[in-house]
Amino acid sequence: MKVVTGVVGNDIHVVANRLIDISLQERGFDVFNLGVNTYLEEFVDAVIETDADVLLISSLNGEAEGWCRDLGILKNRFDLSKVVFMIGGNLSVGEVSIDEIIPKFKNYGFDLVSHQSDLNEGLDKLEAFLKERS
Ligand code: B12
Repeated sequence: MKVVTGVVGNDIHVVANRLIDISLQERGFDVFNLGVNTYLEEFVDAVIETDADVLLISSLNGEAEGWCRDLGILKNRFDLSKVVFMIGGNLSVGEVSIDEIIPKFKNYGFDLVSHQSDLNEGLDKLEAFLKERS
């Protein structure tokens, strides 16, 4: 399975991105890592070009909301119905309840939302979701 990943917007936190790349490869995914400072449109272009099964976005600096709220518009513009959309990291500035964050990002069009949680736990959830879908 192919996964496009990277860090959204003007976010330069690179460490998690490297760990995500390695962890995905270890789980058998083909990884297309766009790295830090990647705009939503660039992610979608890469998903289309690579015919990816999953778009896994990381955000650490708390600005994901501003960079990701147009996902629904892009999903409507292109046929991305078979793609699984996941986001994780630090999805807010400061302490915001997870009960507020998860529905917000699901409304933007993400299937899986992982806020301040363990990477492997998140990737287990992704694999379970893909298995259920197939
Ligand atoms: C190192 C660091 C920096 C370095 C980054 C160097 C680099 N090139 O990577 C520098 C000093 C440059 C930096 C800059 C800034 N930083 Co900084 N930084 C950190 C710090 C100390 C560690 C981040 C890190 O590498 N952790 C190690 C990795 C492995 O852990 P992680 O990032 O948490 O990722 C894990 C999980 O989140 C998860 N995960 C991540 N993504 C995803 C995605 C999915 C799908 C899943 C399932 C899981 C997942 O998996 C990872 C492994 O377990 C954190 C504080 C902290 N202790 O976490 C602040 C922190 C992330 N930074 C912060 C901020 C605000 C900034 C700045 C905006 C500060 C400023 N005013 O300039 C700038 C950002 C500028 C920008 N354009 O992005 C805040 C973010 C606040 C928020 N979200 O509420 C933090 C939390 C500090 C704080 N407590 O305020 N930073």
